[in-house]
Amino acid sequence: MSVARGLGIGAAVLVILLFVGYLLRGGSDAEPLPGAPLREVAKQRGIEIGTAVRGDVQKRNRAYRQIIAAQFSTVTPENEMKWYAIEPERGEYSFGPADAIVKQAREARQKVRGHTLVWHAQLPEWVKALGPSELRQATREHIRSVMAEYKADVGVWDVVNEPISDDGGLRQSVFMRRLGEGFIADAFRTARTADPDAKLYLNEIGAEGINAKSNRLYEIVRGLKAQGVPIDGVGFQTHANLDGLAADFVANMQRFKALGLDIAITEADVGVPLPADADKLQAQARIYEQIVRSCLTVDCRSLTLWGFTDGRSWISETQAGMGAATLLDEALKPKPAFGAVQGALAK
Ligand code: 9MR
Repeated sequence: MSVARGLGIGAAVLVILLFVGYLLRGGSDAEPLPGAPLREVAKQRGIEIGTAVRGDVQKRNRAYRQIIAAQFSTVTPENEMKWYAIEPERGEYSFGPADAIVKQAREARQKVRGHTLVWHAQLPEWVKALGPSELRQATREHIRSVMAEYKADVGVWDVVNEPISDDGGLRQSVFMRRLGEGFIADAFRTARTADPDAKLYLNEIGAEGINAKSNRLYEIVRGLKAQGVPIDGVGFQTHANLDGLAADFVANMQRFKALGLDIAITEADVGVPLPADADKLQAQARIYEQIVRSCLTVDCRSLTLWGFTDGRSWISETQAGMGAATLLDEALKPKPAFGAVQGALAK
């Protein structure tokens, strides 16, 4: 073999090794975002700032991982702690994917919000097939096992998620149909026993303004408190769009707070009709700013964003014609909303 040919092969092997190394590390580093990290400015205001995290992306995408660690003080596994993911067969738990997120959080000194124990969606088929007494038993076991597993790492749980319909009735979930309204109190009581130190939340969607849904939620939560059911907080998901926030968002949260409950914003995003343009992104930034201000006004415990990049957002994936709902674009570059959230937290 000629020297030139040998050198050529050597160079090719080196390029391949470098490329494999790059892939194994999960791609390139994140470009630093401007200004103080969100977690620092939030800390100065006494609140936590969080994001939903996708474990599969976090595992393979270095820049995604770095931004989570640098910018946020809490994380919520977006799907990995849901029933279908964590107990796909009765009594057979699959903790691996959630464990991986928890481990990253520990390394980044972040708190973890557990999401979610009792919810009508993303349920395995076997749960839906159970009769009343078995369903009650399986739900209690599910709550106990999952909370026990994460006792050391998860300080806050969405114990019950989205129990109310938009019209203000109780959602006709499998839990409601088989067990009646008492499934809510039962879930909270079971959760308190499973981990007495965890903060227990009821998390609801579309209950930001004063409306039929939030009125019913208020009645339910007030009833739970009156009966001594251990509920600590209410989460307002806050999936918004360019129509803006309900004018009575703050007033609504205040009435729940007046019941002696903690308040958190748990899944904030602001969907934009596509194609997004500069005006729409400015309008979006103003709405994000209002979300932060509303949270601070009611002295919320934490503000969680439902993802931080438009490349990984349920809005783009599931709402036709909508997207661009988060603080960073698909290339992880800051949009006006990033500076708006940072600025509103810093003021
Ligand atoms: O963002 C989640 C998406 O990846 C899932 O496919 C979807 C399944 O229903 O759930 C999304 O998250 C939801 C959250 O768990 C509860 N509130 C509404 C969120 C958006 O649908």
